[in-house]
Amino acid sequence: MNSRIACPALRTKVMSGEEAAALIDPGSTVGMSGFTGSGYPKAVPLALAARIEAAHAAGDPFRVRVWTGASTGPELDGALAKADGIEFRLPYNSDPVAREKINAGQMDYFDMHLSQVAPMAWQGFLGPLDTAVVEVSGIRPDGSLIPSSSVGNNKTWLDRAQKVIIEVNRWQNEALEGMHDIYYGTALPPHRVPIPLTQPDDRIGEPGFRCDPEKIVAIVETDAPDRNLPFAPPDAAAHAIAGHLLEFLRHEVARGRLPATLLPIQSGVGNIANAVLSGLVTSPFEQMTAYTEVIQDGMLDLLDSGKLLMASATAFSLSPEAAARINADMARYRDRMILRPQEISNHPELIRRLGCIAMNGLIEADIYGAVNSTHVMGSRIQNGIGGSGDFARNAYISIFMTPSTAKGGKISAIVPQASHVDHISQDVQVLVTEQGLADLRGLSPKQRAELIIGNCAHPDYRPALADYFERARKGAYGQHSPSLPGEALSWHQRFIDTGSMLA
Ligand code: 0RQ
Repeated sequence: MNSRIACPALRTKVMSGEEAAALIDPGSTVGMSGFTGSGYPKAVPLALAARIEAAHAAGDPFRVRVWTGASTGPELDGALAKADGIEFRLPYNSDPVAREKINAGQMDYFDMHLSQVAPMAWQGFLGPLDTAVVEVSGIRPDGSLIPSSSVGNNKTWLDRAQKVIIEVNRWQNEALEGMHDIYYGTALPPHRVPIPLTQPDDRIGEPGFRCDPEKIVAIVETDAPDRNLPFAPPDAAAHAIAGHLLEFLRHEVARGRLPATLLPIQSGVGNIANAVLSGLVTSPFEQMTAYTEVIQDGMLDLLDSGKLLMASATAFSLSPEAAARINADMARYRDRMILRPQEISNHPELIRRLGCIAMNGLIEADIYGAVNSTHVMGSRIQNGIGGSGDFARNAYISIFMTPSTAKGGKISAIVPQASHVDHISQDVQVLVTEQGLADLRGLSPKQRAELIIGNCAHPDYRPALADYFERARKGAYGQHSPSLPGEALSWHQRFIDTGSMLA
């Protein structure tokens, strides 16, 4: 029963999820583990949600402030949001219940760059952290903690929290031990020094977390799987996008602007990203590496094909089938994967040094190439900026990809003006839809607009975009980035009014 807790002194702290949740105070700030549905605590948040529901039924207010690595699972964000238990949340959410609460104005949400969470916590900008609730896969005899399927901000939560609750999850593979690289060399200005990582496979830290045993107030044993959502197979649009992108990469190699091994790839999550990774399996590129945020199914295929030498990330984001595959062969995969704190996996210094090829999804892009990754119709949050900003600004080539329409063609992903901007046009170098690819590097705004309208927009929307651009070229206040402010967001208003952007 206690085999995963090898430190005798800590075994005395084992208790139930309910007992541990009783140690979390109303109004407190809780730093939870969890990143893209992996490595999040599975018992304490559920017990906390039940406690909150009971308090609300008795007429007592009870909410907490929740910090995580990124998205978690239904047992954490879903349960706490359903219980109306989250007052404030950072830094990334994809849970549908939490999304509804945020968009209904019932939950405050600070959507931030994932690389900046740990430094901001250390800088004190986010306020004190009362309790850390962190899932691990085991505890060593010396009390150090073996991380589980995500690292995220756990090091920072364990260091900063007043008290610590640990969940030891037996479902997590024991052979995860040795895969992680926890860097303890970060400091605040003016004491910062260069991070000594020059290759994606460099190990610069320790295999586990340090944690002051005095701070550990509870240990809960669990045996529950990560969220592990199935991937829908890539559709025709995803295949077309992957095809355009691979052609572009081949072209860049042929022109001598990329090595034949490419440069470390970063791939966002979702079906299109997965289709691109699958496309790389049959590509001519060999001996590739990945310096990315999450390891998803397509990355495993690429590793198995022998074309990808190794992948560095902060978490897994796998389908149930891929999780079973990796669990059955963890010892072999472990030598070719490194999980790091998200402040290192997404560090601008390292992304710039390594020259990552960043590939991320988007909600909409405008004709000048400004990208909205987060907001629907300018006001409803979808997920959050995640790591896309960390990578886009600092990448060797920053690529964004999307189907050219959404919601069955009622929404154009290419619009006259983005209704919200996460990535300014300077951070968007290549735009790809199933219609085609626009290489925007070195182009003026007007040159960009012609290419984006011509290559990326859907034919149903292309004439209206061309018409808008032509009229803006005649009547705009300025002719650097010609726009018609009174009309620029009219497509969004039309969708809100009629359910379609089509006139
Ligand atoms: O909605 O689920 O209700 O059908 O957005 O869209 O097409 O399935 O694409 O899964 O790649 O997500 C930008 C959200 C794209 C994602 C975004 C609706 C669409 C659907 C999902 P439904 P798709 P994807 C590293 C990088 C920010 C974080 C990031 C994202 C849903 O890529 O969150 O990049 N990015 N991190 O219908 C209205 C539009 C829409 C739209 C799409 N124009 N208008 N709805 N949708 N476009 C990873 C991490 O940081 C963790």
